[in-house]
Amino acid sequence: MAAPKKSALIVVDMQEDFCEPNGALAVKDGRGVVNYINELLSYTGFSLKIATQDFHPHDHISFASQHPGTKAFTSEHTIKNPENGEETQTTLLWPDHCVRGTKGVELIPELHQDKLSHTVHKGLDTRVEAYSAFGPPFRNPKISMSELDGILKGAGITDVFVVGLAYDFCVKCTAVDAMEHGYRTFLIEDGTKGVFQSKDAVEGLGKELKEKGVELVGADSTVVQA
Ligand code: VGL
Ligand code: ZN
Repeated sequence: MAAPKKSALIVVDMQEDFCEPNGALAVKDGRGVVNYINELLSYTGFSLKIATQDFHPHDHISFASQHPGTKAFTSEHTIKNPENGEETQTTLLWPDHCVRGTKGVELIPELHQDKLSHTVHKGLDTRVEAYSAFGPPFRNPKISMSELDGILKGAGITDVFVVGLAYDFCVKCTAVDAMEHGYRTFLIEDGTKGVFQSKDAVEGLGKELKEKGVELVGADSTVVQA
């Protein structure tokens, strides 16, 4: 007999620095998705409700301030495994954000944190960019893999539902990584907003996610149930 289906909700990076009005890397209308996320947090159908927090040291490699002559949002750097120099993907540099001990790292107060079963931190290693809540794009347990997979596997989770900020970076990478870790993965579009919000950007993102096996659903989908 197949194992019973067990679902987890993953709320990615609903933090002050990703929200207007004061966030260092504010996603337009990002704060607004919290109302729908709170509705999801009230559902009893999720066995686990996990929030993630981007949690950087002050000199994190993803900050343009650490690379003289570069500019946040346009300059790029390459994500490298510091243990063996292996290069994975090229990605953007950012303004300083979600630095431990600052206001910007905090989960926004509107989020119903009393409903959460766990909070998972990521991006702790100065040397590596890690958008996915599971950890960096290479698999090296010695380098800042988060405890997320252990928490999900420990609870027998089969299906994950991903929402939060930002759609085109941490939400996308967490969803793709969840597939790769063997979970049936749903991304609820009503619960996310991207850094880049043009129609083309959003369509391209949807296509890429579907090709990778992530199921995009809306708030009205019957798979999202109380
Ligand atoms: C994120 C850029 C840099 C995210 C985190 O949470 O999507 N984006 N760090
Ligand atoms: Zn970050």
